[in-house]
Amino acid sequence: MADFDLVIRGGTVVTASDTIVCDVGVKDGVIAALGSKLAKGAKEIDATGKLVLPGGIDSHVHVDQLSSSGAYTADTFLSGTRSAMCGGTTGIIPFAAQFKGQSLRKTVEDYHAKADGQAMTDYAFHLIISDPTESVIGQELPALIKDGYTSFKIYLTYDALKLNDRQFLEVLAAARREGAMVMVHAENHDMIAWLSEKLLEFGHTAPKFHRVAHANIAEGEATNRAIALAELVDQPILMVHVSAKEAIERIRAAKARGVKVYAETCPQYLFLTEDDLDKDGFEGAKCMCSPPPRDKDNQEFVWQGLADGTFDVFSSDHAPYRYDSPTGKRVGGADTSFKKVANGVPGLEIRMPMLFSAGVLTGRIDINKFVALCCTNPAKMYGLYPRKGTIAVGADADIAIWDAEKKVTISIDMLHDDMDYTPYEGHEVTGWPIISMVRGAIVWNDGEVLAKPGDGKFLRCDVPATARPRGTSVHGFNPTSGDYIKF
Ligand code: DUC
Ligand code: ZN
Ligand code: ZN
Repeated sequence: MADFDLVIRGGTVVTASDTIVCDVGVKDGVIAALGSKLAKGAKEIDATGKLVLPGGIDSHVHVDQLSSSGAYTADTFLSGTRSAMCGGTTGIIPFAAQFKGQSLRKTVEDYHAKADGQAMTDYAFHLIISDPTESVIGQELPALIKDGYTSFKIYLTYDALKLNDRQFLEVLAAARREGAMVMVHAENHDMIAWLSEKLLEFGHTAPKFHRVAHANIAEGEATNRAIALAELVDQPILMVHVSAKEAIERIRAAKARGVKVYAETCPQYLFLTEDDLDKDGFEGAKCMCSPPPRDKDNQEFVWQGLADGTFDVFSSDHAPYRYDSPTGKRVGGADTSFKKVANGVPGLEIRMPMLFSAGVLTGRIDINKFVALCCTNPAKMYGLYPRKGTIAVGADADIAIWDAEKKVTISIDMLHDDMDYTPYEGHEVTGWPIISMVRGAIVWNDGEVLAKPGDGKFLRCDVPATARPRGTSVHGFNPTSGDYIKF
């Protein structure tokens, strides 16, 4: 009888810290051995000359979700996870999104019903908290955290979602008390609302004005405020979809003085610019997301932030709204003003190949950093590590085998989501995963989807170590214990 269910032989195994040629032995869905000349497996894969990477974790994904604009994502748990695994991502963390007046528990149950029997990769959930009432903060949230929902996102903009600073402080204090990571959408709501109103008054309705309304400084201000509030409470936060130089500088400065602020960026801030919003007619809507793509100078800042450790996580913020659909981009009408266009771009499948090609192959980041940003750090940020996000004995055998020389021209026809466009049409990349596996089962093999709906399992997240407070807040007051230390 074979010692292993599967042996991946002779590939270059890469983790966030090491690169080594070795065999990987898998048994019962778990990595059972790493070494040379491992005993025989019931199944063997020759990975000579190939890269053997942890499966990616995409920790910012919207699927089967109603947005506050009324638009609905084209992707379900089925098509979203299918698309993910074809691009080397074997675990996703989408949102269970609460709307005002809704119970958080009921929201989570609804999202489970959508995912059950559908997902092809494993998945966990973040909570979106838009209504932090006393019962949500005092009862529902602590119970949900204990049940494995240990991260939540709050918004500082969008009418239906935004929290004021006082509400944000309550959420931060609850996260500190119970142990959870708080993700922040940081844009100054009133700056955007005011600019939008003025732009529309002057008849500036085209998609390109979305970029003008969502000014860099609106992101910079809200980022600064979020960091200040988190510092006050001494609670770690993670700034999501960071795009602007003004935000990056503030995050970098906070990190330098020891604040536990983490940051995420996304493909749209590396590969799209404001010029993509300035296309004929409504075309620019295809690249409209919030925060918006900015200019080349800001793109360069994002690249530097990836290289120097300002960014911890690279996610897609996959928000798949079809272009030609009244429940997608055109939710506000056929050729509506920028203010009524559904915000979001798809990116689940291209996230890792695009960063690999433009980041690793050009030498902007090394391959270990690539693994850290796309696989290991997302697992660490949200309490899935070391079960997910690495190649180590005892970890789930979620693995992607990459052909680093494979040339691919991205087009909507070759992607596996349920969208009618990709903002990256015609973009050429080198390097693509040829095999993806989830818990040792091959789900994507050389162009063929092998997983079945329901193969993916729900993951309960631990309290992430990254969410632990530093211990003392800047003003000496511990909001959890009530202790006060006078400096
Ligand atoms: N912005 C968000 O905050 N979420 C979904 C997509 C987007 O553009
Ligand atoms: Zn957001
Ligand atoms: Zn998002």
